Amino acid sequence: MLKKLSLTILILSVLTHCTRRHKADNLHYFQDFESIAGWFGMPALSSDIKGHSGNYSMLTNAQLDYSPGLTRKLKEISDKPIKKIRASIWCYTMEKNSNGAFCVQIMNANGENKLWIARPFVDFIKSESTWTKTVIETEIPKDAANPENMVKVFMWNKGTIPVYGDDVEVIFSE
Ligand SMILES: [Ca+2]
Repeated sequence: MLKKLSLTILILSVLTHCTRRHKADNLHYFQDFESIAGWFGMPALSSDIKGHSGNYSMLTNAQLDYSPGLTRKLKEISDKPIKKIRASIWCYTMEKNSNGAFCVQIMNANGENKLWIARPFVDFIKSESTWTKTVIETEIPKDAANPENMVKVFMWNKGTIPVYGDDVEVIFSE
């Protein structure tokens, strides 16, 4: 009897946990590039090297200077004010001296920057041909938190050395 009861409690708690996670989806974004490979408008995906996960990652180089990225209005993320962003990415390059950055940006409706954080590749990619993770974690200043403002998370390659990115995760906090 006790066994049956604990099993019921376990199943119930798993179900409750799943429901809660599902509800929080607008605050949590993850992209591993496996299921969007081959789709129209995604030319920057590559399987030249093994991804950090699976076969695909996004490629930036002299021609593909901006990677695919997350683009959302703050009001699409939550009805409540967004107070924090935590964005992480895994990057890979064959040559360490790559010129570019992992970027978090918030722009207003006039295209003016209200928040701009760029983490240079050279600051965190310390070894060649190894996947390396970096995290940008920041509070959103009040004057950047207008619900109509657009948040963007992407890679910007300003040089000629190819840099790959995979498993991008962005978590917003209210
Ligand atoms: Ca992948």
